[in-house]
Amino acid sequence: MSKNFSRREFIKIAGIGLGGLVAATPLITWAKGEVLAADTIPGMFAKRIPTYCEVCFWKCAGWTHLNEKGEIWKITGNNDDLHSNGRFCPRGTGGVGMYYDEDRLKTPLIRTEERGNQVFREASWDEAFTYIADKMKAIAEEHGPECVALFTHGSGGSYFTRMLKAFGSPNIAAPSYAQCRGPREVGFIGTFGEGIGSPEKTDIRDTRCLVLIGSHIGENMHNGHVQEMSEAIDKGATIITVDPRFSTAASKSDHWLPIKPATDMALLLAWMHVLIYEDLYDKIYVEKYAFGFDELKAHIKNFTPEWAYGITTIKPKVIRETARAMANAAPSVIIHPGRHVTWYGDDTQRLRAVAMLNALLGSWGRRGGFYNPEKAKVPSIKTPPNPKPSKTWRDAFPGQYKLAGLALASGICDATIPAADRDCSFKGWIVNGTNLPFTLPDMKKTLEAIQNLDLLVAVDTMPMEITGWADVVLPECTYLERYDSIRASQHRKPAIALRAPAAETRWNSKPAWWMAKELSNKLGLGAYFPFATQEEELDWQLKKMGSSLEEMKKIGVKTYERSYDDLYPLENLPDDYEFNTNTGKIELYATAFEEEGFDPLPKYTAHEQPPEGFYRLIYGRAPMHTFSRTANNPNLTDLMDENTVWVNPKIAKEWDLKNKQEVWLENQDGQVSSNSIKVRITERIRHDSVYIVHGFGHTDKRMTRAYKRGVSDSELITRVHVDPLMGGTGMRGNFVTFLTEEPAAGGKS
Ligand SMILES: Nc1nc2c(c(=O)[nH]1)N[C@H]1C(S)=C(S)[C@@H](COP(=O)(O)OP(=O)(O)OC[C@H]3O[C@@H](n4cnc5c(=O)[nH]c(N)nc54)[C@H](O)[C@@H]3O)O[C@H]1N2
Ligand SMILES: Nc1nc2c(c(=O)[nH]1)N[C@H]1C(S)=C(S)[C@@H](COP(=O)(O)OP(=O)(O)OC[C@H]3O[C@@H](n4cnc5c(=O)[nH]c(N)nc54)[C@H](O)[C@@H]3O)O[C@H]1N2
Ligand code: SF4
Ligand SMILES: [Mo]
Repeated sequence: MSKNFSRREFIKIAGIGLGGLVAATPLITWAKGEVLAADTIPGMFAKRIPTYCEVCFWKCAGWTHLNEKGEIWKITGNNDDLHSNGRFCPRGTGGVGMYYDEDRLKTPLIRTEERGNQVFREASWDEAFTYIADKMKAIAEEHGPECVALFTHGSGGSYFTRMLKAFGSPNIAAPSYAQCRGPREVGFIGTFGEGIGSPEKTDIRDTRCLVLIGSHIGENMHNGHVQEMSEAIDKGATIITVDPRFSTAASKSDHWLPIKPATDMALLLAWMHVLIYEDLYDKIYVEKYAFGFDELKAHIKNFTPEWAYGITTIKPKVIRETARAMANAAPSVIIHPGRHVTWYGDDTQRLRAVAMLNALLGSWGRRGGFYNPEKAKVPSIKTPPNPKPSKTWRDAFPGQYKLAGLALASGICDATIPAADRDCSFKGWIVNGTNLPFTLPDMKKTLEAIQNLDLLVAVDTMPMEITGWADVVLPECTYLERYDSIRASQHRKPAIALRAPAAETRWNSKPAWWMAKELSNKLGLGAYFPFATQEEELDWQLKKMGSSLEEMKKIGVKTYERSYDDLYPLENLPDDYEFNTNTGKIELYATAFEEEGFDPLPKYTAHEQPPEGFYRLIYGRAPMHTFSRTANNPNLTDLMDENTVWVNPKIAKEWDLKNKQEVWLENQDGQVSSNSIKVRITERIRHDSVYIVHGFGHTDKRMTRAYKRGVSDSELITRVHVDPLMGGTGMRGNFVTFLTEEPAAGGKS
């Protein structure tokens, strides 16, 4: 099937959706891509194979449909799936484009010139594995196996994780922790003794009040939650959105609070002040379950709405009204924990404040607040025990980031650059499904780290920036051409989903399971992959779970009953409930933080504001793209092929900017964007900030549709504020100005 054909058909089918197949989606105006109901077009598809989506990490389960010729035709949701409820988002529907993209990586590559010069030769798989195994063994001999790290995001990661642990390294990291949701997990664990997880255990469907603080569900297209938010709005829930930008969510809100960026902590403290000093908090709940209420009450005495007004620009009346709206709805209220929360370096404490607000409102463990999720347990493969590592990434940071729950991708990157006070640095990186130059802040530092490596392996489907720096590039087939690990994410009920191949692998690409097994063989670790085929391995696991590969191929999703009837464990305020904290209580006063020398009660710290002529660079998502992973997808570039820079009309006037005018952005450190970007003049952004969608501005020519399209926020994030509690990288303290003329080659940087 030709690329154009598949693209046209995608749009045509999406068009059918517009004609009435779509459930009401008040939260968002769909572009050409639609949420399609599963199986709505009887007889249209010849065959369907189960999958779960890899276009983002929500992992919706669905069906890949083949046409009469046996070609991949389209993808729809699986009706039994709690993540998608049978409907896919525009990106998921467009996943077909990943398979048909002719720019894909086609065969293993070995670099022939220095790093950064993208000169590679084609290699056989055997040659590539021998090269990698030899280098890994040499690093292990000279420095220890712990000096090889794995960066991974996405499904195949579990197989490389197995391989690396067997090799003797515990250093496995993903930018989805220290660059994403890490601070919220630590903030919530510090309060409730439990994190949030994914999909977030927010009971949005049944909530009566949803408060979004810089979390933009709608453009942040996490499918099930967009649907639940639409449902909550239909049922009359109050929506409060705090965002310097008039987001899609803001446009559906009862209250939009266009906060001055970087001041959210002041608002959160003032809200607590109102709840406590107006006696609006849940007294029975707090008395029963909370520790440290009196300390909190004293702490926030002076944090009045009037105080916060001077900082946030949100009027005291609005702060009071919104706090009362939350209390009115309580306990069916959610102060949403957000997801991408690495903003200003004090993020764990900000998320602590979010957790504490929820505690005061009694929403944790209650209907319409936070439910208690359950997860199916996938049996582990029987392997020899892993060697005991003698050091971990933590040893590179003695006494620092003590509350980090997972390895820090940025930390491993830092510890790859040799330093006088460290006896050993990382020497090898295996990078699976993460485009590090675009996802770690401070691109220059990432590239410096890379130049210090003895080995960089990139496993990817596309010639993304990271592959240009690799010594060896391993082409993975797309998710539509492979089996993968069993999806068993948390939800209201435990469930599993299967991904099975709907087509032969294209060119010389292979699945991660096969790569990890073959590479393990070369490393003498074959015993860690005891099954001859992935099918046998999956079948063994599924049979232990009361199913089989055969059954899962037919049904795609299997949902189990909960072990206990405790979806809302605190609904009826039981007397004997114990939290997993030092005190067994919800810690309004965080003893675990205090023990490590951190503030037990969150404080407001003022963050730098943009200098004259500069604007804060804020960034986010577009509903039809996922980070950089979809930037070249033919179906999705048809919907949006570049980002724009949102500029407030007042600022546009000052600069005499016109809509669609091309500008370059320069940041506070003189870093100039490689590409130009079109101006979008809009009241939807505050005058002190500009906004761009993340994932654009690619610099690798091999991606023909993405090359030089828009601007990369990553390139302009040179200043990073690291969270002392857990190492999260605050990335929102960068400021940009406009260059209206093309800068001299190489820019000013
Ligand atoms: N500047 C900036 N940085 C950010 C963010 C931001 O908004 N701005 N967001 C942060 C957040 S919230 C997160 S979660 C992280 C995400 O960071 P990443 O996980 O690194 O996300 P992507 O940039 O999309 O990189 C995904 C890579 O996986 C490849 N890929 C896609 N499908 C497959 C597959 O099936 N197999 C393999 N092997 N590879 C595949 C893609 O081609 C791409 O190279 O980034 C963080 N970093
Ligand atoms: N379509 C789509 N959906 C996605 C993704 C995707 O790539 N594409 N990625 C997924 C992932 S991994 C994640 S982590 C989530 C991220 O989704 P979110 O958690 O919603 O985070 P961001 O995308 O970073 O959006 C940040 C919002 O915060 C606002 N903001 C900026 N500065 C401030 C501030 O100082 N205060 C306040 N209150 N607001 C501020 C911005 O204007 C923007 O609307 O999205 C997920 N969903
Ligand atoms: S939310 Fe969309 S892109 Fe993400 S997994 Fe679901 S269908 Fe795929
Ligand atoms: Mo994320």
